[in-house]
Amino acid sequence: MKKIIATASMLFMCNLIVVAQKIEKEGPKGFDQERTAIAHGKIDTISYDSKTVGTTRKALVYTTPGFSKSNKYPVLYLLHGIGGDEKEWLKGGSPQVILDNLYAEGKIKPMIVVMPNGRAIKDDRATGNIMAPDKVQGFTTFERDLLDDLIPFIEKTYPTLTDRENRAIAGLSMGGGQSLNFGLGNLDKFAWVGGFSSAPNTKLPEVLVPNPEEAKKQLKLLWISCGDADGLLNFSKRTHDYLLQNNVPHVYYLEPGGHDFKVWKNGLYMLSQFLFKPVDVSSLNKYTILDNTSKVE
Ligand code: FER
Repeated sequence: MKKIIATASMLFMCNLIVVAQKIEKEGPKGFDQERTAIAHGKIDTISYDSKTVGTTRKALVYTTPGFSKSNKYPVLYLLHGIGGDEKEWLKGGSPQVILDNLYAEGKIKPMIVVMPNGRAIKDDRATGNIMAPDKVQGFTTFERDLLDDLIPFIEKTYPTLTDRENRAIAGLSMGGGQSLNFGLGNLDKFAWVGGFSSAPNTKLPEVLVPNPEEAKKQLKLLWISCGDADGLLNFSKRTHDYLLQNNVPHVYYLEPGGHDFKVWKNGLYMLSQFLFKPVDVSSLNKYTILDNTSKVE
């Protein structure tokens, strides 16, 4: 009997090692190339009335292949950067290609991905001086537009699962800062939060996560990634340092690269595979490509 147990536990250990070795750390060649032989999801443009802004606003909505109104889906809100709008991900990141490919390989859960315009002002186009204070302010105001206008619209228009564990928020740069601010600031609404190359709009760590114990309890996954040559790296790093000091599990994923879509596409590739699945908290520090060991001061 002892022998059987010993053999069984050996096999189990070997299995663990094999599983550990199989962790995929970045998108493989072709992860963002369209494959014709697979099923493709669909992208809709939707318009919703925003009480916050007082206008009708647009967003893009991606649904995975096989989407059916008789199912209910979790939702990822995927946000753009300071120079973009609801089409930025589509133009620069081909998220529908990345997600179709992952879906065809059985690597992501079926989900709805909403790409809003995160500049919540009347003229929300990315024209003129995109750094103008009123335009930048729109990225803060978007919290109310998202929570009070867009999410209710999506949830009454699409077959969605509407509890916090089925709602994720992630974004790039300004949208990364928004995702961290809005996600961590509304843990009753979001259990999955991701910031790619988060911008200076990211709140100070103590403001972002004033109650680390609560965050630890509520979060399914907190993802922070950045290119190592990105001038904005410090906004991710200071957040990571604080989370580390306060024992809030998270992924701190550093990869070679700057402030661009190579990094953000890879971020979407990596993050989307975690979403809406059980998470092994103990393995979260194994995903980074580069050394990200921060010293706790
Ligand atoms: C800034 C530098 C960068 C800033 C915003 C950004 C509001 C955003 C960059 C992006 O979204 O790509 O000083 O201030």
